[in-house]
Amino acid sequence: MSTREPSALDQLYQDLADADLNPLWTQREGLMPETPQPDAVPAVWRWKDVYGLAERSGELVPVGRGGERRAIALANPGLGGAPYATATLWAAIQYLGPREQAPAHRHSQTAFRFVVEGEGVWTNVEGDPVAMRRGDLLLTPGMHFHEHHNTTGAPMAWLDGLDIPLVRGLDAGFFEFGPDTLATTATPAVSRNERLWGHPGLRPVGVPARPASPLLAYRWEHTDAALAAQLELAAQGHPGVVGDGHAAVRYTNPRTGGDALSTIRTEMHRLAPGARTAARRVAGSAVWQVFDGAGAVTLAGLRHEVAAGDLFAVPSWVPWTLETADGMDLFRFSDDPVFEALGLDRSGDEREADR
Ligand code: GTQ
Ligand code: FE2
Repeated sequence: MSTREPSALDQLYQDLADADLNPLWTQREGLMPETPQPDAVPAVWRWKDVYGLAERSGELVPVGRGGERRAIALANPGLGGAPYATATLWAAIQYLGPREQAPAHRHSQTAFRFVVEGEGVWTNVEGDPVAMRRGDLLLTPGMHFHEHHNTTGAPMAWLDGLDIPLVRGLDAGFFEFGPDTLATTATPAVSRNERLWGHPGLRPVGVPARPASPLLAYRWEHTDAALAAQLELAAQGHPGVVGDGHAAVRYTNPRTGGDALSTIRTEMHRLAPGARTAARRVAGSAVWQVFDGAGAVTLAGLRHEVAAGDLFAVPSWVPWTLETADGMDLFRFSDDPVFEALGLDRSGDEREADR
């Protein structure tokens, strides 16, 4: 009886593995692809499905210390069940029932809230109560204490965006509980940060600010007016829109003019009736939520009808096109600031989109 002697090459691979070594030449294509090859796939979530499940969670699952938040994450079908919308972005629907409170904590992960419908929840950031209303963007920069409370008799749900997967990948996560009782249930008309930093083009002299944006609330009336002005002026022949019938604004840190958050770009886009964007793709990933109106998004050649509340994930280097018959507003968030800070940003236009 003879067993085959392992060849010298087989033996080499075995010895490499035993020595915790791994050669590049067997897996160069996977490690260093010609273009990004995300595990995440283009994916769409319907608001009515997500909201319905959030509502059921509200009936069955209490919110409190430990679990911290009744937040349900979009789990990209390409990511093996992980609660990540893309490789770097967390997107969740958070739901607070009548009079419910979510306790104080802080973490190194950066967060925002975007309100697609409803009102009545106050997010308290570092002791500053901030009202959340339809169309508003509310920031929770890293290591800022925050808690949420619903002051009304009606439930409220909103979109949370965080850089949880990025921070996990970098092993940069830090988390601390805050006090068990709410810092305040005060409900002032305007938050302190808005009173100091919310005046266009004016920054307070002598108010110390941390590196993160000192403005924590971006109100829909301003966003709406800015987008309307862009489209009106473009129609009169003035420059300034992203594309034909496509206006967009980026939320910025009023102290620096840069992105409102260090790791997440936040933008609102408006398509005029009949508009269609040119196919485009970027290195880096994004999540979009339709805020108002309806239309369609084409992701890597597949067209999906979308309407208010619906969400979709655009993984790195996936070409996307938006179109609408009657007009559509969309909120977008992405990891663009990370790519730009690291010199990894790249984009392709329509001609390249099919390559
Ligand atoms: O509201 O503090 O969706 O800490 C995930 C983690 C929300 C929050 C999420 C969080 C929060
Ligand atoms: Fe949090």
